[in-house]
Amino acid sequence: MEYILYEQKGSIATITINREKALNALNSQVLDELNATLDNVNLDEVRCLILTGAGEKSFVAGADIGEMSTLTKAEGEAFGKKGNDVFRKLETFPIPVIAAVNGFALGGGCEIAMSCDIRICSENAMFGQPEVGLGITPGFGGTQRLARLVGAGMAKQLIYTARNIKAPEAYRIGLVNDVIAATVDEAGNVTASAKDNLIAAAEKMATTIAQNAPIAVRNCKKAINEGLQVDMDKAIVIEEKLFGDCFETEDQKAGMGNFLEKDKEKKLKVVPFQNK
Ligand code: DAK
Repeated sequence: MEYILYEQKGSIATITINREKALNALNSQVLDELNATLDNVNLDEVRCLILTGAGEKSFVAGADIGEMSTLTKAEGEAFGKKGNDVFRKLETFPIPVIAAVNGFALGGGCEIAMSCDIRICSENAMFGQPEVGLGITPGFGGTQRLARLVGAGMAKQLIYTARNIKAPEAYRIGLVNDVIAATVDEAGNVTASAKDNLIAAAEKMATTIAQNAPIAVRNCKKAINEGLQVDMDKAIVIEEKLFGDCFETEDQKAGMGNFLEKDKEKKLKVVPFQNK
């Protein structure tokens, strides 16, 4: 792969969009490679994914404006479908995906981060949907996911004004769950960059997730995602089904058994995995 790096460490894996010269902008090839990478994640082993961008400056600076500038209507639609299919694959991926946003997350960059389950960012991150300034609407789900995450009023303000916001504001409006700073010593020297600390924080969170019962975690993701699409009566039925689905699994037997045996060490053990 030219533009995607994939690294698995035990039960967590990191996908890095690696097109640093173009600030990791998404062209067709990046989207194709990302799609293929997701198809090849070993779901028997990996329990949580991290998505980040190469370098310190940018997560993803949007869809590739150069490539888009000459598209016909039909090509634009095909490009939009390619992006939407990959983003939806991430959103419905069986295991949780954490976006570690290391800098610019603009346009398609903000949209791909919003397709992940959880977003944490470095202190230099910047978010925005600048599309209306380019004569287009946010086309990779931005009008839909931003409104669901931060509310319609705030999403409309950000989208209509095309204003970029910095990490603290993204945190304040609930677009990211945490902002990670660089480590600076008493003399003011940076001893760990914000990106390094961001990846460490993402890995720590991923490891915590990976230590929990995998079928239960997967079913929680499904219940939240699918429940948000329907009214509460239907949502509760989705939850009931996925709750029931956990029973008779090794996860449930070991998880509850560990508690009942009051064996603290056992309780912390990773429960067996049954692929579903
Ligand atoms: N596309 C292509 N190249 C990009 C790029 C992008 N989005 N962003 C940056 N680059 C490239 C620059 O062209 C430059 O390349 P060289 O000139 O060195 O060859 C290199 O990355 C470094 O960028 P800068 O020199 O501009 O770096 P600065 O630090 O000065 O500025 C910046 C950083 C992020 C503020 C600036 O690069 C910038 O404003 N970039 C564009 C950000 C943006 O507007 N992004 C949104 C793109 S629109 C659709 C679905 C989805 C979409 C569209 C259609 N359909 C359903 C059909 C999505 C649209 C978008 O994402």
